[in-house]
Amino acid sequence: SNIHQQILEAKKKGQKLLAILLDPDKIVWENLDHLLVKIKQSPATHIFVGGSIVHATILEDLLTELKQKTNLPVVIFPGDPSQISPQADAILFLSLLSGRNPDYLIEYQVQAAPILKRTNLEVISTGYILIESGNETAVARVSKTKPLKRENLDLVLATAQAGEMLGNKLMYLEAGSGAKNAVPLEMIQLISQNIEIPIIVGGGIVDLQGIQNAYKAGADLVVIGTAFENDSHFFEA
Ligand code: 1GP
Repeated sequence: SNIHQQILEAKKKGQKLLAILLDPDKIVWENLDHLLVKIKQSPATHIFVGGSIVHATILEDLLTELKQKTNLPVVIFPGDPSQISPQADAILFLSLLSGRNPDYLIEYQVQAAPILKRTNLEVISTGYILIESGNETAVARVSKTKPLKRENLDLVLATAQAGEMLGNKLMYLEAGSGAKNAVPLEMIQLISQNIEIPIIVGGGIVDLQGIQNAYKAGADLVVIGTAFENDSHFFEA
C-alpha cells in the first residue's frame, strides 16, 4: 500500500508517527533478532534504513531480515544512490535544500532515477533541511554543506516553503544523527504552521519527552536512530 498516502491520512487524523532508523553499518548482527523483537514491542510505525556510508551487500542483508521478520513499512533513507534496493517498500527521494552542493540537490537524483525506474519502490519526494546542531554531524561532513543556523527561522521557513512549491511531498527537518541539539521546537512550530505537507523531525532526540515535544510542536513523524541504537530498551521507560 501507499506509504505517502498513509502519512497524509495519519496527519489528517492527528495520529503521530515514529520511525526507527537503522544504519546497516552499525548493526551488530548477533543482536539483530533481539533488536527486531524490541522494534516489534516499540511504538514505531516505520523503519528507516540508511546511513552516510553503507555497503551494498549489508544493506541487502538487513532488508531481507526486516522484510522477513517485521511487518512495518521499510523506507530507505539514502546517503547516496548506491543505497537503493527493491526489497524496501519506499525510498525518501531527498533533496538537500539547506545546502548548495549540486550533487545533493540534483546530481544524485539524476543518477538514481533510472535505477529507481527498474524497481517497484514508492518514490517519495522529500525536502531535506539540515539545521545547525552544535556539533559537526556526518550529514554535514559527507555532503560538504553548511547547516542552516538555528536562529535563522525566516531562512528555514523560506527553504521549506520553496521545497513545498517545488513539489516535495514531505519536509524533513534534520539536526543530524547524534546531534548535540535537536531541531528547535519553535522552528518545528513555525514550519508546521506555514506548510501543508507532513513534517519529519530527527537528529539528537534522546528521550521520550523529546519525542512528545516534537509532536506537540507540529512534527508528524519523528525519527529515532542513536538513542535506540545505544539502548534497545529506549521505548520501555
Ligand atoms: C538522523 O534524524 C536521524 O538522520 C536520527 O538521528 O541518530 O540522532 O536519532 P539520531
